[in-house]
Amino acid sequence: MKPLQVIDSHTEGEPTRIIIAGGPDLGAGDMATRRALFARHHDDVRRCALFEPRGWEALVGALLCEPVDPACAAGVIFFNKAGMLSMCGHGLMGLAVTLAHMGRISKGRHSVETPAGPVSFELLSQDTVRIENVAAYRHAASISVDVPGRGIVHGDIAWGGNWFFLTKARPCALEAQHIPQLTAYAQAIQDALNAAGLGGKDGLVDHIEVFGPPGEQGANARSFVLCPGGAYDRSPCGTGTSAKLACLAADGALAPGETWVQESIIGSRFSAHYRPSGEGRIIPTLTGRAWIMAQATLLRDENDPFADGMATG
Ligand code: PYC
Repeated sequence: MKPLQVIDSHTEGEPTRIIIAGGPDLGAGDMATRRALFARHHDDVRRCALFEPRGWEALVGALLCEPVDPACAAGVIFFNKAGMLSMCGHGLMGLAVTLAHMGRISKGRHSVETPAGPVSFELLSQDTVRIENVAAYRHAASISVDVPGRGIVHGDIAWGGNWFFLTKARPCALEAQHIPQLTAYAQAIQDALNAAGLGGKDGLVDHIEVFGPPGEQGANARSFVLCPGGAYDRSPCGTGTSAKLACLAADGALAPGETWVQESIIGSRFSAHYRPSGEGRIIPTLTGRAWIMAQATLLRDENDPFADGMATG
């Protein structure tokens, strides 16, 4: 493995580490094909970039790729501690400020290829990005899952670029001091969904989104999002906010163009709206802020027993 050149940013508190050079050559296929090759043959790169001791549990990674369509600003493959992600809303905002930091883009509208399909963003200022996500939709409304020790929990299953189970049931107030309880609760729901085979179309809901009232004026709701691998999203989660918009649209609870402000568990916000795209799907638009934190070269010593990172649960 070559030394990995990375740029770290955070989006409303959620970190993204983008490999800008030194990553594997995955050929010239589309991003879904390249993601499959990355997962099959280069998982050491994912572990090296994200696992301790170089990384930590909340870190989301991205591999910057040459796009198939030269009109696109980039191609990108997102991943986290547990494996590959199809899309990542906060990561796309991080990518936008990273490309600007590299001098590859300036303010304005740009397209990017992801394994979930093409997406676009508008760099509004140095730190503010508006993204247009892939089409989102509700797959199942008000399903019940029997969660051992917690009782029956009701919620929707929706696609927002990743699969989500969205519920208003909560064990406590959505406040940062309760993150350990919320993590355990969401993990119990995830385990029960997996055991019951109640997943998305591909058989696996891998994000749990718990809703409650907003903490501050001007927001519509606060959310706690558990990501695959057990870390919680410090941002309001771009694909999770998209899944929420799809459910609100399906319920007739939010009109096209109407603003929805979603808070994260730490109180950071995305402002969002949608337009219908046919067949019960919507195109979500989300605005948030991201900042560059570091630029580094990750070195890998052959004698280091933890060179490829260590699995810490
Ligand atoms: O913002 O879509 C998102 C996301 C997914 C996992 C972590 N963040």
